[in-house]
Amino acid sequence: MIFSSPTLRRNRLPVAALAFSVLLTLPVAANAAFCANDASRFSEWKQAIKSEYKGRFKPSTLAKIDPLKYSTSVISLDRNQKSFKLSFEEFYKRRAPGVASGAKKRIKQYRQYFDMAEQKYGVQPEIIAAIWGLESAFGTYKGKSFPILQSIATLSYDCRRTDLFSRELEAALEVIDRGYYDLSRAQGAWAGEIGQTQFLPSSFLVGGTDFDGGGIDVFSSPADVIGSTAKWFAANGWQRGGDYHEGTANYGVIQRWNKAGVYQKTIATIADEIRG
Ligand SMILES: [Ca+2]
Repeated sequence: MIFSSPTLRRNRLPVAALAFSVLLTLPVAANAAFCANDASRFSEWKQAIKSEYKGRFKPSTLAKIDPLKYSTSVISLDRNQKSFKLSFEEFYKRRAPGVASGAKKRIKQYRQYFDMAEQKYGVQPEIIAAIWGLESAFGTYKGKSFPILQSIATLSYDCRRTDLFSRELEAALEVIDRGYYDLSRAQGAWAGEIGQTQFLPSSFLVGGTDFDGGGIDVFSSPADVIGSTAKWFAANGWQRGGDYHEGTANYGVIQRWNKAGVYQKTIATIADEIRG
């Protein structure tokens, strides 16, 4: 019976047919490794990833993959995302209290960096501050944290969102390779987000910028958090100082930042409250 397994039969295809099928499947997945819905093939998967990126990233970067473990807690959190299923009113009631007042305080406190961000990237302070407050209560939120690379590797191996997280895995390896952060040690929320405004690795590569010297530090420098978030918005088409309510081009940029409608509407609403 075992000889009728599709895997073994596929191995018997002539080389030309194999090449053709590889070409056909290339656009679907960001990398060639397989996915699975339990831990059973995770070691094998790690080896596949390492050979895929051999030569592309430094051996020291790829070595960070070896100790990674399949995270069952990340998987169960991914299967049970409840907050984005809430109505706008429920989401707002749960997440927005205190954000606008905290944001006003930060805008005063870090005026110089909000001004720099506005001049350089055209992004209004109330948008950056609303996101900063909603994502991490301005860096004060101390929830359960997870090693970033491990979360991303687990979600990339998992079949539910393989394509998205395979791209993020590649970006995470790039972040490590360029020497920004050792993401095998750095901690984030369960889906592998980086820093106080929760950049996915690919977004960090686009937005990361140094506003106060000493290198880019989106984990603990408010200046870099403000600058990098603004830079991401500018790079994604933010219209300098423009309207950001539903239906505008700038609202479209907020939609790219976070796919959840309740989140987008909450950002615009809090921004209005900040402006008063
Ligand atoms: Ca810095």
